[in-house]
Amino acid sequence: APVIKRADYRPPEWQVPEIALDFALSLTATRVRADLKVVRSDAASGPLRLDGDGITPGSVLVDGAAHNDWRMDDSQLVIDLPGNRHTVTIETEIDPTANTQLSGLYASNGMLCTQCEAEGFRRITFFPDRPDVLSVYSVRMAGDKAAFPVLLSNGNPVASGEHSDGTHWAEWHDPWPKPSYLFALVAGDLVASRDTFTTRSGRKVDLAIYVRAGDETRTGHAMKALIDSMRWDEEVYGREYDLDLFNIVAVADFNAGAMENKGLNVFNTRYILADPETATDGDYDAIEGVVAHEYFHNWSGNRVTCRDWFQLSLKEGFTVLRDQQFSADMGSAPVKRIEDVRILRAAQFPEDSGPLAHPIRPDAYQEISNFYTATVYNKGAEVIRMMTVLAGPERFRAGTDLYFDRHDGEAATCEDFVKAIEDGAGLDLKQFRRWYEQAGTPRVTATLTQAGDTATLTLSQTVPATPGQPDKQPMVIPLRTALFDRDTGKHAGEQLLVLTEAEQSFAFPGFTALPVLSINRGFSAPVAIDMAVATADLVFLAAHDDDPFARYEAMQQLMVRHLVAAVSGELTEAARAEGLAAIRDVYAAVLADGALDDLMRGELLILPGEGYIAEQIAQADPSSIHAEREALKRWLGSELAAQWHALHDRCTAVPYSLEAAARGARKLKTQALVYLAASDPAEAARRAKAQYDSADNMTDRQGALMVLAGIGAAECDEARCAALADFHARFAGNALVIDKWFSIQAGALHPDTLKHVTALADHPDFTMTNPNRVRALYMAFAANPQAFHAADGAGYRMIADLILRLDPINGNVAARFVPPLGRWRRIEPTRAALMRAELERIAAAPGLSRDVSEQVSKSLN
Ligand code: DPP
Ligand code: ZN
Repeated sequence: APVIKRADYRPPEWQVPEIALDFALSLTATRVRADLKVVRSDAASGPLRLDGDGITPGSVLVDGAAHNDWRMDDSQLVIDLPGNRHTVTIETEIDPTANTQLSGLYASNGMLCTQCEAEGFRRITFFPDRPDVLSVYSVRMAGDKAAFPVLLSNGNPVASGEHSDGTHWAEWHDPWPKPSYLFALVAGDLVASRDTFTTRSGRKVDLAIYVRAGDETRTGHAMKALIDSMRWDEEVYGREYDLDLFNIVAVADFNAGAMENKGLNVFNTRYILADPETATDGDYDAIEGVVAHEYFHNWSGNRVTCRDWFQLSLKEGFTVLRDQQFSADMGSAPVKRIEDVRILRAAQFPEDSGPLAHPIRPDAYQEISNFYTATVYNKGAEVIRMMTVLAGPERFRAGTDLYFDRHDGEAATCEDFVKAIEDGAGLDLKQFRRWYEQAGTPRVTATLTQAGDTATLTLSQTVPATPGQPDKQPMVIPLRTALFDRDTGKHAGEQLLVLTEAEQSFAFPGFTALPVLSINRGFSAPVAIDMAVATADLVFLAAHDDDPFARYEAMQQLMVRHLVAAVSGELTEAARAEGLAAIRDVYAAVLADGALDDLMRGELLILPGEGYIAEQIAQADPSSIHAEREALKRWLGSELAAQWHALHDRCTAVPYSLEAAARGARKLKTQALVYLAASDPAEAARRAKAQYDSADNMTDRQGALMVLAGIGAAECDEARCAALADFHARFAGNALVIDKWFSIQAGALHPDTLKHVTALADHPDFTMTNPNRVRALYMAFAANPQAFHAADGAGYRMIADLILRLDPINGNVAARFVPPLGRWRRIEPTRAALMRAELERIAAAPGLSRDVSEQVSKSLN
């Protein structure tokens, strides 16, 4: 496939200020007529080039007359046009039911819906399908009223009517010019939950969430999140909504999480539907975050859009930051920060250190769908968060105000954003721009010394080589730092140190003894820190640090160091015992700390993930990492058995509510079981069964089932199988909960997980055509280190087989399964060879999608 380069950007030769679309709806043969008003750009002389994908032009008219001066150039429709302004009319026909890629117009459970980002619109009609062509859309659709009682598109409803033959029609008009990727159409048998929101300038907005009949009782949380988001964006960013209605539609078959189409967001059902019996606390949080994310795109994405797809982080990084800030304000800010960092480390750090590493503003791609990544999204958010650290909240807000003012109605670049923050906030971001250019997670080494009455902190940084970028320049790294006095347990105030050189020293007078270093507090920069400090200092910070993230980090570091040393075999028995005792003691202190809320306690008591531990090792042996981590869990389970029992009892007594205290109790309840399951499976199984049987909410039920599903002991098999069977029967027909049933088994610690997953793939509820179901089974499996990294390579084979089977159905989703195999260079040689062999097997298969072929070839290079 051709490589598309950022440097090759050229402005469009033709603009399309207006488009009228007319759909004759049908599940198998929808006819589309598009009228494009096209205007030649100044100084352009070329023909009109319209993108298409999998469609053929039925007829081409220019200014109302049949026009034969057109040709196909690959998949582009090329029309030679004499003058500068014309109306071009093109008819196409689509089979939505055959569209298993779920890009363009497709059918889902008898309804029709669209997904156009990034390049789906060209699967509906011929169009300059690039985000810098902005058009005003008028949409008309007509179809069978019984099959499609609800007809929706972007903007405002204009007119509707029905005919005696059982068909009806509707017209919509969106006054805001938008790129084609924000177009949406939905036609189906849906019911709406409604509410209203009045903006600060007094505009009354009708809100509706459309779902399948029966699901309307589960939309309350999403609606609340929407209203909270609308208010928050006014208060925090000064952004008001700009249409009289805001519609959301929930769809069961959806490639991504949700889509911010103007005035008509389309959502994966999993980010809308929730009630206590079927959704966990985590699901509630995810719904709040994704609803906010898509709503916030109305400004950061729609009013100001992207010039080209290399600028994707312009809207995604900024919008992720905005949704993170919103969720922090709605709940516990420290807990949210820890969760976001955990996601970054689990999903983005491996990307940054692997074959698919790319800057947040990539330089080249073959398939843009492959660049909807944790780097563009989550690291993109971290980069803008650093601007907030450097500017402070007020000046940052002045920067974003300027950005929205300056670029409203435009297709902008990341450079435009940086410049606006620079001008509005009064920052110099010259060197900072390297965050947009250089891939790889910077490593900062911190060394603290003390002499006379001064402590000196020496910081050095390196940015690792990444594909295509062997040599790196130093980054701007803002590090919130505090120095603790060992005797008082206090510090004299936090400072912001900005590292800009390869190596730099900072002097702190007033220390006659070596203080304890607390650095990168709040995770102020997305970097890895190597701190040459004694275990005792980490224990000190785990107990005393007043920055919640830093306290969490100290505990993580304590455990990561112990586990990395244990895995490398360099731990003496004495050192092992000493390390374990230190970890046990900080755990005991956290369990006993009356000043902590339970949600935070839950964060502090999470073991570092196996992937994150592996990241610290050049060539990791997944089985020894797993064994050592399980051994630590077992040790903590048995050493603190009485505390876990007491904790489980205490939390079990807390009644269900969505309040933080009750949520904290639920989090700890299952965590207690997790530790106990490692040390005393019979007792854990007994407690988990009781928790399962008495559960009045999904958080408790799923947590208990997860623990039961992971216990391999034969005497617990009956309880395990009975609970799994009960769960399946209890929630039969509820697709989102059945997804959980698949995920729990595929992610289980049970030694037979591989066998279970093989069997589940043949279960009547499994299907390759629903992305949620595929991910439920196979993403959970690929993220289960013990099962995926089975020594004989059976886990790798399973994922490669999946990719090959799924690719012809949905290449976009199939490509998402390549990165786990692409990690081979960082795994011990025997497994690495097996992983590589599977990638080669995929690469050799004929007819791969562009999505999979790009990811596989990069992973082999
Ligand atoms: N633009 C979408 C989102 O991130 C992705 N399809 O919200
Ligand atoms: Zn987004």
